[in-house]
Parts: sequence; structure tokens; C-alpha cells
Amino acid sequence: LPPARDTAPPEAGAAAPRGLAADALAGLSGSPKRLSSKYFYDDRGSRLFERIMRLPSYYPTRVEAAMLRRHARDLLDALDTGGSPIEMLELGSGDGRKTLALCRAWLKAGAELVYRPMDISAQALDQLSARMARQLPALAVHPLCGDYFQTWPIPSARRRQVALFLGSNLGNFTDEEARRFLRRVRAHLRRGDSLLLGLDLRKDPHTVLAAYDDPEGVTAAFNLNLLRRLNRELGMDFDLDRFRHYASYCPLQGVARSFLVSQARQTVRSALLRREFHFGAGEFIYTEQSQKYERAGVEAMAADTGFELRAWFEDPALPYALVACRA
Ligand code: AVJ
Repeated sequence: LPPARDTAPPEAGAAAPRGLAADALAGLSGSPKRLSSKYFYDDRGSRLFERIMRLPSYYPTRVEAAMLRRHARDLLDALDTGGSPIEMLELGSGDGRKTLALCRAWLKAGAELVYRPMDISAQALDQLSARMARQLPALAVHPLCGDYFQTWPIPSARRRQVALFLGSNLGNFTDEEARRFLRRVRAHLRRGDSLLLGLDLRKDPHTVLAAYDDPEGVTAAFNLNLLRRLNRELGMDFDLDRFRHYASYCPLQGVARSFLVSQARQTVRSALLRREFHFGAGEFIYTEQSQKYERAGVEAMAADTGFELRAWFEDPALPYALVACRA
């Protein structure tokens, strides 16, 4: 299988990665049917996600970018590095667009900084390197391509590590997966190192729902692209016209969820898996969850995974948080 191209969370913090074939076989055989959102990001999916980030209704990207600019200095202060040089590790940097402003502000504040963007997309990292060389040539950039925890560099004795996990990418994990992921991050940090999280917060359910159900239909295309990918990579024969994107938001749990709903009774085959899968009319595949957080929950999660919450910046207009945690 070709490697996934990604601007978002590459790994489900869960057990050993099983790959698309095994995950699809298990996910489409069970009830309810499910496919992991980590498979959204092939080339086409990554391009669709770029378009999502520019949609008027998809607020998280814009809000977070503005907050990173506004709170760059405060975040640096919250790290409390005592002037030590910083090694910034960004988990899932993508093309690094939003991190540029943060790096620029930190350099301007006199921080000594090495930036290590990590991503599973070599293409995104190439774009990032070119962008940084053009717009911030003073910054030392050392990209790392692959799985975060396999490529995590040996920490330098004189540098403070600062791990960044932005874009509310944590929200794609279940609570249990998120905790496992944070514990793994913590295991790669030393005491006094930091983790910066960007997390979408609970807000008017209409606003959240609109972010996952745009009238332009880009999110629908993004979701349906998963079936296109299975057709290509597993020799399946999904008819994309016979499935429909359905988005929901539950204000009780603070979770947005996406589904693909079968519009008829139908059977789909996979040449590669040598299997067929039956769908009833109205039967769905559960494809994604995006958790919306609240402060108390984040504090508990940080404490449970070996972090101490040091600073919390919140956009009051469209609730979103930048959170500085200390290992
Ligand atoms: C990149 C995982 C944060 O869940 O909001 C956007 C992905 N899915 N629209 C999110 C996504 C549908 C996004 N994350």
C-alpha cells in the first residue's frame, strides 16, 4: 500500500498499526460498521482537508492561527525555559503554515530555537522546508518523516523539548486513545519539558455542526473519499453515489461524529480481501469523531498522563484553547 499523505493525526494511539486492509476487513465486518479517520489523508484527502481549512464554516483553523499569533509571547513565557535553547517538535506539522508565526515571534523574543517538524507526508515536509527557508531563513529546521515515536530524536542535554500537537488533532482519538497517546508523548519528554496543545472547545452546537456539514459539500467529499480509497487500494466497488455523508454533534458528550449512510440495500465486494459486505438501506459506516473539550476534562487528562497544566489561553468569541502543559 502506498504511504498515507497526511496533514493530520497519523496514528491512532492504539495498539500496533494493522494497516488499511486489516482495519477495513474488521471494520466492515462488525456492527456497527466503522473505518478509522486516519485513512482520510491520502493525496486527494489531504487536498480536500486543505479546502476544509479554508471553508467559512470550518472555524478551528482560523481561530487557532489567530491565537498562535496573539499568544506567541505568552506561550513562550509559560514554557518557563529559563532561557535554555528550545527544541520544538511538532507532531503532524503538515506544511507548517500556522507554526511559522509562532517560530517568528519566539525568535524575535530572543529564544534559541531548533524546529523539528514531524509528519508522515514527505511532500508536506518538503513544502514546509521551502516555506521556512523563504520566510524565516534564520530558523534551523530539521524535518523528520515517519511515525512520531519511531523518529523522535534523542533529546539534547542542553535543550528543552517542546512538543506541539495542534489543530485539535487530539480530538480524533477516543478518550482512552488520547490518554495513551499523551502518555507516549510524556515518555519521550524529560521533567521540565513541555507540551503545547491546540484544542477545540464546546460551544453552540449549531456552530460545531456547521463545521462538519458545510453547504459547499467539501466535508462530504472528504468523507466519501474514504470509499474511493478503498476502491483503489483494496479493489472494492463502492458506488459513491449510493452513500451519503451524515454529520452529527452531541452537546452532552461534546462529540461531533461523521458517518457514511448507505442509500439502499447493497453489496460491496473487495477483490483484494476476497470478501463481500452487505449494507441495509440506512446502514452506516462510522468514520470520524472530533471531541470538543472543556477545561476540567483537559486538566484531568493532563494530570492522568503525567503533565501539569501551566497555562490556558482561550478565545472567548469562538471557544478554542491553546494549552501549555509541563512534563
Ligand atoms: C484535523 C482531525 C482536527 O476533526 O476537525 C475536518 C478533521 N474532519 N472536517 C477535525 C476534519 C472533518 C479535523 N482534524
